[in-house]
Amino acid sequence: MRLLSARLILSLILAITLVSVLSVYYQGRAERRNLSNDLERRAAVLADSLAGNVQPQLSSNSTKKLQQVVDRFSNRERLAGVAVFDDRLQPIVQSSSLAGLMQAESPVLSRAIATKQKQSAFVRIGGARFHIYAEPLEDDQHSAVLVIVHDATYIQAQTAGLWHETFLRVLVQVFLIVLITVVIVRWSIAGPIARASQWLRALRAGNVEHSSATMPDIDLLRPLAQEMSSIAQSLTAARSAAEREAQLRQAAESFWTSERLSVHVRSKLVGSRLFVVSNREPYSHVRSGKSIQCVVPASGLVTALEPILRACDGTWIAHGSGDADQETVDVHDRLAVPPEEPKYTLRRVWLTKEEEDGYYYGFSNEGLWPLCHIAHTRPLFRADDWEHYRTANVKFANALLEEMRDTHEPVVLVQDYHFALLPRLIKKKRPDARVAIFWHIPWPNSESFAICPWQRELLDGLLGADVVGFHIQAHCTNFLQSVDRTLECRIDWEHFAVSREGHRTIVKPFPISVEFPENAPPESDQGSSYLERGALLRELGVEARFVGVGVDRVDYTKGILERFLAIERMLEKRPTYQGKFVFVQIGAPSRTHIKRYHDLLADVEAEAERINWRFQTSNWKPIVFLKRHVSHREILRYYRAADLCVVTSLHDGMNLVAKEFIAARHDEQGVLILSRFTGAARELLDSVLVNPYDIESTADAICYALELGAEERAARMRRLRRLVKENNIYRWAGSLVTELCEVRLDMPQETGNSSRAQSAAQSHSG
Ligand code: ADQ
Repeated sequence: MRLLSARLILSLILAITLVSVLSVYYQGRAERRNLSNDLERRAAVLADSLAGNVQPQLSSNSTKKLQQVVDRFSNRERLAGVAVFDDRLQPIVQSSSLAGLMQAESPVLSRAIATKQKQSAFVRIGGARFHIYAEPLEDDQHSAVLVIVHDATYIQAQTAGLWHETFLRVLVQVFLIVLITVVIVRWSIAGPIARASQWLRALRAGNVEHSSATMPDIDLLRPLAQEMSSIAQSLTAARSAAEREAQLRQAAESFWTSERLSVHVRSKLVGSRLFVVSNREPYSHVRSGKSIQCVVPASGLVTALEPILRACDGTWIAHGSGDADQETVDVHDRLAVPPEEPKYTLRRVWLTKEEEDGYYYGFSNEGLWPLCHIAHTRPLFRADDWEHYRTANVKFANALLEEMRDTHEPVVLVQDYHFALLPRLIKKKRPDARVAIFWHIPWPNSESFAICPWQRELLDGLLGADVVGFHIQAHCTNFLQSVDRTLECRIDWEHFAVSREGHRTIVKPFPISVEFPENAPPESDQGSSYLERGALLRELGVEARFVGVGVDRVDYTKGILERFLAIERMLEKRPTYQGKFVFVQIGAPSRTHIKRYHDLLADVEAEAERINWRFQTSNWKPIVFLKRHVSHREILRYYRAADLCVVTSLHDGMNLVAKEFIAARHDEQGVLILSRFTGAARELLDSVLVNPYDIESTADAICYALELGAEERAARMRRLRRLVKENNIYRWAGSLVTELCEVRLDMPQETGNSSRAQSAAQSHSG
C-alpha cells in the first residue's frame, strides 16, 4: 500500500512538473519575442524622430550641435546611448555612455552603410545584451549612420523572473497535490482497506459476526467488498457447520432407535402434540375391482416420516388422492393408520381436479421442482397454477388449524415444496405453534431462484416458520442468499437465522436418512446374497454373474438415461462383461400426467430396449427394466443380491436409495456408485463418486466397482454402514424436533433491517 502511494505521488509530481515546465517554456519564448519586438519598434520610432534633428546638424557640419542633440536623447529609459558614424564607420558623435562600448566594425553598421537600409540586431557586448538599431543618413555631401543602442538585459531578467515564479508555483502545487492525494488515499482507500483487513482478521479469529451491519463500508472498492462478503459468508458458514458437526459428533455417543426417538420426542413435546403436513399420504386407498386396496406409495418422504409418526402418536395431514380415500375416512375425514396396527391419525384433505392439476402437477412439479433441481428442464410458471397453489395451501392450513384447535403450543412439521406458504398462514393464526418446514429437494443458487415470478411470496411464506430445514449446508446457504437478495431482513450468518418483522427463522441442515435395522434380518428373510441373486435372476429369466441395481421414481432428475448409456459404454469398452453383467432398473412411473414425465417413461423404456437389442443373447440381456412400484421388502431382495447399486441423479436433495442400499448390506458387500450431485454424496465418501453427465467415466466407475477387491469393498461398506447407522432417520427426526422445541416463542422482537437487503429488495422490486 505504501509502495502504491509512493508511486502514485511520484507520478503526480513528474506529471505536474513536466506540464508546468513545458507551459512556462512556451510562455517564456512568447514573452521574450514580445519584449524584443517592442524594443525594436521603440528603437525605430526613436531613430525616426532623431533622424529629423540629426540630419540638419550633419548637413551643416555642426559637430557640437550634433553632440548636443545626441546627449539630449541619450537619457531615455533603457537607452544605452546614441551615436552617429560616418561612412568609414568612424564615430562623428556619440553619447558618453557608449564610449568604449560601441565597436565601429559592428556588422550591423557595416550592413546599414552597405545596403543603405535600416538594420537592427541584438548583440552581446561584454557579457551584456544590447539592441542596436542603425539608420543610414544621406545628403549631398555626407553619408552617415545614426545608431540607437538599447540595453536589452531587462528582457532576460524578465524571462528569468518568469521561470523563478513558475518554479515556486510548481513547488506549491506539488506540495498541495501530494498533500491532497495522501489525504484521499488514506481516507478513501488505505483507511477502508485497513478496516476491511482488521474486520477479516477479527472474523477469522471468530471475534465478530458476519453481517452487513458489522462489515466495514468500503464503498469505493465495491466489487472487492462483494467478494469479501461472500468469502466471509462462506467462512462463517463453514465454521458454524464444523462447530455443529463437532457438536453432533459429541452427541452421537449413542445409537438412535425408534424407542429413543419416541421417548425423546415425548419429553420435548411436554404434553403438546405433533402434526405433520405433507402432500402425499402415507396410506392411500384405491379401488381394485370390487375391493379396496391400501397402498403405500413410493416416496422418500414417506420412507422418512413413517417411523416418526409411528414413534409418537400424532396427526398426519395429507391430500386424499386415492380413488377410494373418501370411503375409508370418518365424518371428520380422519382414519387411524397403519391399518393393520393403528398408531397415529391420518387426516385427509380433498382437492378438486383443477386444484390438484394447478397446485400439484402445475406449480409444484412443473414450476418449483425443475426450478430447484439444476437438471436442465425449464420450469413453467402459470398464473392459474399459482392461484391453485395458494388455494391449496390455504385449504391445508385450515385443516391443520382445525386439527390443532385443542392443542396448546402444537409442534408442526410441514413437509416439502408443496407448502411454502403454509408456515406463514399457520403462524398468523396460531403464534403459539412451533412450525418447521423441511424442504426435501435442493435450493438452487439465488440467481436461478430469482426467475420465479412469485419468489417474494414463497420466501415470505417460508419465513413464517421458526425452522427451515434442508438436507445440506449448501442448500441453506443458497436459501439465505435468495432471502438476502429478495427481502428486507437481517441475516445472521453465524447462526443461520433470518430476522424479519420481529420474527426469527433458523435455517439449518438436517441430512435425512433411513431406518437402520440394528440386527441382521432373520435368516428366513435374509438368504445369502448369492442364493438371493440366483432366485431373483431366475424370476427375471436371465443368467448373469454380476448384478447391478437402480431404484428410482422415473424422473428426469434421477439420470436414468445417463445410467443406461454408461452401462452400454461399459459393455462396449469391456466386452468381457457381455453375457455376464445384468442391470436391474426398478422404476416407479411418477407424475405421468405431466408430458415431460410421460415422455421420459417412454424414452427410458425405448433406451433399455435399444441397448438390449444391441447386446442380448437367448438367455441374457444387459438391462432388465421393471416399470412398476415394488414393495420395500422386494426392493430389499434386490439391494442384497446386487454387486453394485447405481445412483446417477443429475441433482438430488439427498437420495434415500443410496442409504437404503447401505443399510440393507449386512454382509458388508456391494459397492455404491453415487452421483456427486446428490446430497448423500457429501456424507457417503466411501462410495464411488461419479459425474453422471460424464458417460465415459461412469462406465469406468462401473468396471472399477465390479473389480474392486473383496477387502476394499468390505472396508468401504463397513465405513458407510457405520455412518448411516449413526445418522439414521431417527436422528434426523430427533434433531429436527429438538431444534423446533428449543425455539423460544417469546423471543424479543428484532426490528433492525439490513440496509444491503433493503437496497436489494428495492432493486428487485424495481
Ligand atoms: P425422491 O425424489 O422420491 O425423494 P429418493 O430419496 O431417492 O427420492 O427416495 C425414493 C424412495 O422411493 C426410496 O425410499 C425408494 O426405495 C422408493 N422407491 C423408488 N422407486 C421405487 C419403486 N419402483 N418401487 C417402490 N419404491 C420405490 C425426495 C427428494 C430426495 C430426498 C427424499 C427424502 O427428491 O432427494 O432424499 O425426498 O427427503
